[in-house]
Amino acid sequence: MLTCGELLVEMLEGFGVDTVFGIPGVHTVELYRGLPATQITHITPRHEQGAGFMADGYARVSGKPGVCFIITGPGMTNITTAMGQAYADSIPMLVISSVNNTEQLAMGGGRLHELPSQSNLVAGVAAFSHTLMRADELPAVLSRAFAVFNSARPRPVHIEIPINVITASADHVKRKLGAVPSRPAPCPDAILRAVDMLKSAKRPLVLLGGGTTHACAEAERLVEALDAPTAYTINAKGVLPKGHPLALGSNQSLVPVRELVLQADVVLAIGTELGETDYDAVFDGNFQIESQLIRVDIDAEQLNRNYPADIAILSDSRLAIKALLAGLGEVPAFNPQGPGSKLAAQVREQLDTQVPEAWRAQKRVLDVLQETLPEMIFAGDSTQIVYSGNHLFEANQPRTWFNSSTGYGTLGYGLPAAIGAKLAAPERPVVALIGDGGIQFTLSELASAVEANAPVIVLLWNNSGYGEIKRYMQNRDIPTIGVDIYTPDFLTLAKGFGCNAERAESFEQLRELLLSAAKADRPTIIEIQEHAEFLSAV
Ligand SMILES: Cc1ncc(C[n+]2csc(CCOP(=O)(O)OP(=O)(O)O)c2C)c(N)n1
Ligand SMILES: [Mg+2]
Repeated sequence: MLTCGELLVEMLEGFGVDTVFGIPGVHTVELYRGLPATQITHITPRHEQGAGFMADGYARVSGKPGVCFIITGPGMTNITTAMGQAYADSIPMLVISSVNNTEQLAMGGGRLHELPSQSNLVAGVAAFSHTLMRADELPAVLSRAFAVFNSARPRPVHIEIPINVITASADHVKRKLGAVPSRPAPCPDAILRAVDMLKSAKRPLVLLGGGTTHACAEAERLVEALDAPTAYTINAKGVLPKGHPLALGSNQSLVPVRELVLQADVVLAIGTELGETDYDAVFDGNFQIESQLIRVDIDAEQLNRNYPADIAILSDSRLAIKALLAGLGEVPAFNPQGPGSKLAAQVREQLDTQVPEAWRAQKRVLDVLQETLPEMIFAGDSTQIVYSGNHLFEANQPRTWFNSSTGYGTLGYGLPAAIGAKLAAPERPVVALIGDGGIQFTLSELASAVEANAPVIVLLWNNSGYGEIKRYMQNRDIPTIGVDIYTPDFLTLAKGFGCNAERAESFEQLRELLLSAAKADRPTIIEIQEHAEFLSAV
């Protein structure tokens, strides 16, 4: 007999799944029975939040959904934070869990791992949560899940399978899948109106979001055709080539970019939710768009959130950009010394004069990382060196700079996300940028990294506390309670986990440590102390 659990893993492999992240329990063991018959690698984290963050990092780098096997109840409550981060950042993730037997659902019998309604618990951080009542629902439900990942705004999907359904026979199930839906193409009339508006613009400006990472070449051609200064979100870093003359970086929360946006006569926002962590990280409500606004998004609801559009184009960003380019027709060749580039250069100069001293030293560290290992992928947590990098760092490629300071903004993401990223791209160096506070949320995942042969580099930014929150309290004259935390000896701990570990005391030493970390067969922790002497000399 083929069980539902066995059919599930067979079908997942058919959808191209090669890795699952999970911690088995008595309710999910039947998901494991079929695994040896597939090529799927199982990675075991040390906490379900780690599973979710690994799946997220894996998805961001591979472009495929990260898949998790999670137990009923505590496993699901543990992974909910990671689903929240993926939901906020539009990351595809498939969470498969067990749930109590069908005849026990919603009975409140106090069974092992029972929640009043697990599906309701996660519904708020998932595109949908489905309770699989029969094995023959599998083809349709998986088709729906992959339709979300491939053809709509990607977000986590949850499928829970009652224990008696996981073990039920699936011999009779027809493996007929739904076709992958085409991605939405723009309405020609909306494109015509947008092209008219853009053609008459004297001072256009473009905002690119994470929804454009699959449309880099097209986005570059479009901003050049428009000669438009272009700002991008943190998740869109690398969509334009590093050093592009029209680039404004990810500085929408800073005055010079905000002023340029106010002077624009048409703003074109593509694949961006225009959300707070990219446009108002200073929380003062002063990012304003007063010009005409054209928005392109794959999510119809998003087109009417935050800033109302004058023209709202529901479309895949790449298809819309191609249609806009076709509509614009022949345009003069891009002049890197033209008016758009001059405006962008002026803004970049103004931004440069405002860079705080501390950021310069942190930027220097990031530059050393990028120069030493140009193929590096940066998976960040919510820590000072990530915030400064969000403003100052320029990625060499898309999908190589991401962190949990955006959207949901949770701590503990950086290390497991880096492990997931490394598993998706084993040939590339991957660094976790993480603080001493954040790493203590998920430090145990060092063991998973050793076990999974994922030799990530961890750049541990140590200031013995919740540094950024302490600064925030000081600025508001609030007693700094709860932020000077006891920090363990991370180097000894890391060695105990089987990792290499060293403190960097100079840029030269950092460079050497990076080069050997990139060749190592195990994770390397490089600690940098915020107040190290070599940083104060920058
Ligand atoms: C789950 C969670 N709890 C609390 C916070 C609030 N928070 C944001 S940054 C931060 C400080 C983190 O400290 P650390 O990782 O050492 O970074 P640092 O600011 O010191 O560079 C805290 C507590 C959060 N973002 N997420
Ligand atoms: Mg800290």
